[in-house]
Amino acid sequence: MNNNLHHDSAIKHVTGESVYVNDIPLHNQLLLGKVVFSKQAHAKIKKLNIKKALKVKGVHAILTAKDIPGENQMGPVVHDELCLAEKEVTFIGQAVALIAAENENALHEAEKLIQIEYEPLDAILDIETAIEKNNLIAPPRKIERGNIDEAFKTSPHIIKGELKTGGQEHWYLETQTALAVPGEGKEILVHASSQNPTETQAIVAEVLGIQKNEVEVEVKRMGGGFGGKETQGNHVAAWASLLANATKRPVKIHLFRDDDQIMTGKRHRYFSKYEIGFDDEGQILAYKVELNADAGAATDLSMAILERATLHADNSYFLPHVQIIGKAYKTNLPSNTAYRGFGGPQGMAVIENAIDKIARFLHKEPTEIRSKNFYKHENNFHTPYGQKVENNRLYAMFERLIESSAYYKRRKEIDAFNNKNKFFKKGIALTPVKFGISFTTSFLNQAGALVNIYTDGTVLVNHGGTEMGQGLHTKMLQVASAELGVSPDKVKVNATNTSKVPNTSPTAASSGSDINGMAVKNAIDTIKSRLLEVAVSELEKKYSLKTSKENIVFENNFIFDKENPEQKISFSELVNTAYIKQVSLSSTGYYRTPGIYFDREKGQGIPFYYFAYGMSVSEVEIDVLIGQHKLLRTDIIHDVGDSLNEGLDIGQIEGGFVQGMGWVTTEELKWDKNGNLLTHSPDTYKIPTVNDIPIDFRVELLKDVPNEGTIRRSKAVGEPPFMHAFSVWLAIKDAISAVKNHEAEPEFSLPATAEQILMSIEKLKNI
Ligand code: MTE
Ligand code: QUE
Ligand code: MOS
Repeated sequence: MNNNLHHDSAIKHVTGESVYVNDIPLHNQLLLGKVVFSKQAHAKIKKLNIKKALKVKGVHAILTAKDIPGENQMGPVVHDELCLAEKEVTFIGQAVALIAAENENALHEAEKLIQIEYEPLDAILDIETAIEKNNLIAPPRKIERGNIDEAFKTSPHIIKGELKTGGQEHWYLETQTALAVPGEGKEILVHASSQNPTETQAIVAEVLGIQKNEVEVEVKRMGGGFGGKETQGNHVAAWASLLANATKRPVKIHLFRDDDQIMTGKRHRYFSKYEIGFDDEGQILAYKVELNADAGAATDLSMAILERATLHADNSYFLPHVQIIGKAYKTNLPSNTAYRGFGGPQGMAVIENAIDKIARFLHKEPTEIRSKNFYKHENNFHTPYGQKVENNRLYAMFERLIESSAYYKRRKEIDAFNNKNKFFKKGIALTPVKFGISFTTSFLNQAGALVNIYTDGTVLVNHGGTEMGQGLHTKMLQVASAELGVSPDKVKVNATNTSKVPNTSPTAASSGSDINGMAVKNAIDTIKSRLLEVAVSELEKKYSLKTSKENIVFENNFIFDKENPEQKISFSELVNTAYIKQVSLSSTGYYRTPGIYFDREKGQGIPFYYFAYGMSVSEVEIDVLIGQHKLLRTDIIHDVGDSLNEGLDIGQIEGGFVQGMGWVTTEELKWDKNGNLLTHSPDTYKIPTVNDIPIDFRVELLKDVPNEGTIRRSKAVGEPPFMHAFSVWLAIKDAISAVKNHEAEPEFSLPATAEQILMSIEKLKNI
């Protein structure tokens, strides 16, 4: 397979040819839509008057809750999220009214004239208060093994602690966008920027009160999703559809950056509490953790995210006696949602920090404590939820990375540097990643495809996954090209469309290429089985060659008997003949991941088809006087099985790592006392820039590790690399700790902003 194909949109992105929703040529009937949102975190709506606003020239419709023809609801799992606020508002950014107008000016004029009077109510704006009030959004989750109380009693050492991990804004380059085009009767076509077109279709049907077969959702590509368009892309689609339905004209909503940041949910911040028991050698004997999530005002995917957090509380470590509790709390903030890693990072951060504390407590090298506690190949290879840790790559990676990063040599150099320098300190850390691949909601592990072959020998692939920059379409194109033995330029992948492939799962959980790849292959297998018959008879007719279906090879745009490669028929000739012989050249394909399940009540099961592994080492330097850090070098080794596309996979690893680095360092969300987001633009919310990537950045794919049972023995790559950023986070802590010669435990949380680093240093100096 040609696995060096570049991203199928790479050139179009550079030339500007790529079409995003906002680039779809303007329809002469097009209206622009605007969302009027709540300025109060929690309040009764006492008055809502749109009369004056309706008179503004160019305004075609203003809608409030009472104008929704269907159900006023857009919660994806639990129906607890209103499409438009009714009697009260529950967060700042909640949609209250919608305006459709001919131009931006009319929208702004009208918005100013809409009168909303609120009566403020008590609001919960931080997780501490939500915990204090036990304001749970759903019953807690629990995973347990062994005898935790007994294990703590017999543990020589116990460390107790708390860890706060911050939220994270998705910062997709394309803000939330949708274009709804009404058709005949009740028909509506929605051009959406959604990771979940099927759910977008369902929500649009629900708010309009129409059947799903009247709604067609198309997603050409997203300018990034990162989880932020898994459910919340539905919102703009629903709002645009309501306006299109009311005006019978196409309506586009494209959120302004600041509005997007204010209105939409983010990664869940967590406030976690833990206790860890260990022996003199640093062997973990008992671990107890309570993971507390800030869900925001509605459930959204909070419980699935919390579940993944509990399932990753172990990261790569065997915990003989363990209790993991997960709780999600309701607050008066936008509903938090999926974000790369889907709770995994929040669960893993706690144990990574706990192990770091063990090392400092025992005056040992953290890397040794880590490797000592890795899942072993022998007896202790079951996770707390009972899944075997198979094909454990941790040891192979550890050996390779310790050597390739020259870890111990650099540790010595860093110690020497720190002894000589008072105002600059260096730190280094190695962290592992083990990430479970599959949706933990088992039924979502299914996918569909529709493959058409045309009589000129060209191939059109439709599949249920969406393209958000990760290169899924390129990978699917490669799969089709390899399975049919035709060159990549004969294959095209279509925009994702609910009419072509129905009832799809979201493109999420990193499983896009795994499940859609298998569905594409399944469709092609069906077509190939039909073509084989034609091939056998044509080879006989043309070359008087006696062969059988088993011996036919599809390769290099030809088919031939594997013993007689010279006597070949071109692929296009074959399909044309098949057509003449009345053989269908189109097929659907389907795949479901075998053998996985999870019992939520018991907290036990085999939720993952396999694990993705990786490991990284980062070295930083901090400026003790101002708290700034520099990332000097990062080495990553990562397991993608047999790579479908090395360029794309390395891109995912680099991009995921850098995005994680933003989460653990500079990205910080701040609200005022009324719940107004203060960091709602790039001047106050600091995502990584090109200057922040490691000065020396080395990414290596683990070699010769085919992953049996997946599409072309590959492994999912989308989310796991995000968590390599823990090595940056803990390298910073190591550097802070050097200020006091590693004799005291620094105060530390996530993100480690310059301010946090400086405060931590100041506190250490005073110990
Ligand atoms: N890469 C790019 N460029 N843009 C994105 O939005 N999303 C990430 C990851 N990589 C994302 C990305 C997330 S959250 C997921 S779940 C996976 O891609 C989804 O795609 P896949 O399943 O095809 O890997
Ligand atoms: C990882 C994921 C998702 C997940 C579970 C994972 C995800 C997702 C859901 C989900 C759960 C319940 C539903 C639903 C979706 O679960 O992205 O519609 O009813 O959407 O382990 O990424
Ligand atoms: Mo990714 S958070 O599963 O969309």
